Amino acid sequence: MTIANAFATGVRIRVVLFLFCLNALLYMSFSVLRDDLRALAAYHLYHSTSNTTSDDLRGNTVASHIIEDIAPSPVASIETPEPEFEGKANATLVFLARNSDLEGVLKSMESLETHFNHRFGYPWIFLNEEEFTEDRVKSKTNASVQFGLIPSRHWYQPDWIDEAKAEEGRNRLKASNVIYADSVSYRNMCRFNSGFFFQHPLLQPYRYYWRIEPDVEYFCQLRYDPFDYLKEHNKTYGFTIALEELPQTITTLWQAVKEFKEQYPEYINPNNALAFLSDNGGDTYNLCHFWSNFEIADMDFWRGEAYTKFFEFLDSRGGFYYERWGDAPIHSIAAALFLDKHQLHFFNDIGYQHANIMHCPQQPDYLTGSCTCNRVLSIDVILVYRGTTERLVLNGDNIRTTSGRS
Ligand SMILES: Nc1nc2c(ncn2[C@@H]2O[C@H](COP(=O)(O)OP(=O)(O)O)[C@@H](O)[C@H]2O)c(=O)[nH]1
Ligand SMILES: [Mg+2]
Repeated sequence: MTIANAFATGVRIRVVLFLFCLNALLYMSFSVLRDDLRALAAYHLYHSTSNTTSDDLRGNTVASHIIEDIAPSPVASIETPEPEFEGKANATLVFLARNSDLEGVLKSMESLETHFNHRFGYPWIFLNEEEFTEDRVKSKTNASVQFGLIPSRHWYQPDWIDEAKAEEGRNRLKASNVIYADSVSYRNMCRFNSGFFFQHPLLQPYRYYWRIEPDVEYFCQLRYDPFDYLKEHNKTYGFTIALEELPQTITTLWQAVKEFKEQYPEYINPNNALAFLSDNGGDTYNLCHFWSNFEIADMDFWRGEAYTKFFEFLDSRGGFYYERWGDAPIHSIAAALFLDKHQLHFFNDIGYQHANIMHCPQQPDYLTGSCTCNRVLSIDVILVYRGTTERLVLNGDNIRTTSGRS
C-alpha cells in the first residue's frame, strides 16, 4: 500500500481522531505529515519483518535504514538532579522466573535498576516452583533480594482437572498453531499469576508490586515513584500496553464472566470500564486486555473479596487447562469490571519492550527523563495504522473505545 493510498482509505482521518481522543499529541514537535510518514514506515517495517529483533524496534538497524529520512525524534533529555535514593512505598518488584531464565532475568534487572530502581531501592522478590540454583541476581542491585518457593498447590495442575479433556484442549490449540498450545507449564504459570502470586508469604508485607519478566527493557529514566503515584491518585492497576488476546485460548471465558456478573452483580462497579472489554455492552468480549507482563498495581485488589470470588469461579471451570486462559485477560477483565475506570492508569511515560512489542512515549510532555526508544515504532503508533487502536485504553483518566475497524 502506498502512502497516498493509505491516506485515501481514510486511515489518516482515523489517526487524527485517535490522536485527538488520546490527548497525547497536543504538542507536535514535528509536522503532522512528517509524523504520519514515520508511523507509516514503522507500520510497514513491523509487518515486513517477521523476525523483528529488539534492535530493530529501537531503530538501530533495519528500521533506521528504512526510515532514514524520517529518523527517530530527538529524545527529550531533561536534566534534573537525582532525587533521594529511597522508595518509601509499601512495594516490591516481583519476578517469576525459572533457573533457565537467568540471563534474561539479569538483563531485565539491569534495565529496571538503571532506569528506576537504583534511585529508589525497592526490594526484589524472585518466585519459582523450584529452588533457585544461584543468586547472581544480587550483583545487579543494591536493594534487598529474596527468593521464594511457590507452594505446589499454587502451581501444578490440580487433581480435579480431567487430564484427558485437558490434553484434548492442548491438541486442539496445537492444531491451530497457537503459541504455548501444548505447554502445561505455561498454563501453570498463567493460573499462578492469575490467582496466587499475591498470596505468596514473601509478598504478604507488601501492597504494591511491579511485575518484571526476563528479557524486557525499559527506555525512560523514571524520576518519580510510580507506587506513590498509584497511592496518591487512588489508582489500582497500571499498564503500558494493551493488545487483543488470541480468541482460541479463551473460547468460554467470556461466557463464564457473564455468568459471574449475573450471580454477583454487587461486585460490578457502576463506573466500570466495560466499554474497554466489549463493543456491544457486554454481549461479547472484544479480546482487549492489558499486557500483564508489565503491571504496576495494588495487590489488595487481587486479595479482595470480588477478585477472590472471581478467580475461584473461573478456576472451577478448568479453563486454565482445558483452554489456555491467560492471566492478562483475567486481570484485565476483573480490573475493568470491579474498579472504577479512574482507578486504571496508563503509564504512558514508561517506555517498555517485551518480545518484539514496545511502548514508547510520544510526547516530551510525557517524559520524566530521557527515553532511548524510537517513538515511531511504539505499538500505539503502529496500531493506529492497522486501524485497531479503537479498543485500546488511550488515556489514564479516560477509557475510550470506539467501534469499527479500518
Ligand atoms: N518458575 C517458572 N516461571 C515460569 C515458567 N514459565 C514461565 N515462567 C515465567 O513466567 C513469566 C511469563 O513467561 P514467558 O515465557 O515470558 O511468557 P510470555 O511472556 O507469555 O511469552 C516469565 O517471568 C517467565 O520467567 C515456569 O515453568 N516456571
Ligand atoms: Mg515474557
